[in-house]
Amino acid sequence: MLTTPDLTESGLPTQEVLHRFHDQGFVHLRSVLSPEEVAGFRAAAEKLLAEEGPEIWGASADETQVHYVEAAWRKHPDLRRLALHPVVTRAAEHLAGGPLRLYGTDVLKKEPDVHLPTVVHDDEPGLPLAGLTRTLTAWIPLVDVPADRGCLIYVPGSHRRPLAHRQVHLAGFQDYRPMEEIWPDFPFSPRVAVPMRAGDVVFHDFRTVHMAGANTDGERRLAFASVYMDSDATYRPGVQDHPVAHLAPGAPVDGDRFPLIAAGPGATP
Ligand SMILES: O=C(O)CCC(=O)C(=O)O
Repeated sequence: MLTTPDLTESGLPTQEVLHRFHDQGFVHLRSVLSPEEVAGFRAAAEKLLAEEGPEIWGASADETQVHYVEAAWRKHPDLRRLALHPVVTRAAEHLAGGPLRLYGTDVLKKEPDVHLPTVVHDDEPGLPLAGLTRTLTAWIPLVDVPADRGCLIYVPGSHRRPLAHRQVHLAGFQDYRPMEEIWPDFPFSPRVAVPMRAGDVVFHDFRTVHMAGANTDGERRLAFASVYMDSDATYRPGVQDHPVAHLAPGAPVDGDRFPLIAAGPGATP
C-alpha cells in the first residue's frame, strides 16, 4: 500500500504535483518505494558496481564527478524491475503527458570527498535523439541523500527558457559550452537543493538545468536514474550514441532495447 502524499490512491501524481512539474521542471515525490524494495534495489546496484568496474563521468579519473554503470536495467533483473516499476513509470507518463519508452538507466555513485560536484547541465544536448518534447528522468536515491551528500540542485523554470538560451544538440564534445555562456541569466537564477530519503523519486524534464554538490558527509551516495524518452523519438548522431549507433540517422528508436513503459490503465501499483 502506498503511503506517499504526492500520489493519489490510484498511484498517479496529484494535480498539485502535475502543476509543480510543469511550472518548475522537476518534482520530488516522497516515499514512492518501500524500504524493502529499496534494500533489494540497493543490493543489486552494489553488486553491479562491484562486478562491472564503473565508468567515469568527468574529464579524467582525477576529475571524477560520478562513477556509473550504464544500461543497468539490462544487467540485473532487479534493476529491470526498478526501471519498469509500475508506480514510477505511470507517474512518468502522467507527468510527461504522453507515451514514453525507456531510453537508458544508470547506477550513479558519488564517493565522499574524492568526487567533484556534478557539472551544471540539462539532459537535452547529451541525448542523441530527435523529436523530443516530453522526455524526462527519474532519479531515485538508493540511500538517504541529505543536502551535503551530493544531492541534486535544480534551477526552477529553466526548462521553459527560450531556444536562444539552450544548447539543443552536441554533435561532439568539442561543441560543449558552459551553461553561463549559453544562458547568461544562469548565474543569477535561483536554485533549489533537493535532499531526499531513500525511496523518494525526483523527476526532471530533459531541459531543466541541474547539477549536484560534492559529497562531504562521509557516506557514499548511491542512486539509479532512468531516462524515459518520447515514444516516437528518432536517432540523431551525437555524443554518447553507442546505444543507438547501429541505427540509421532518423530511424525510430524502438524495439526490445527501448520498451514502451505504459503500464496500462488497469495496472495496479
Ligand atoms: O547523479 C548526479 O550527480 C547527476 C545525475 C544527473 O544529472 C541526471 O541523472 O540527469
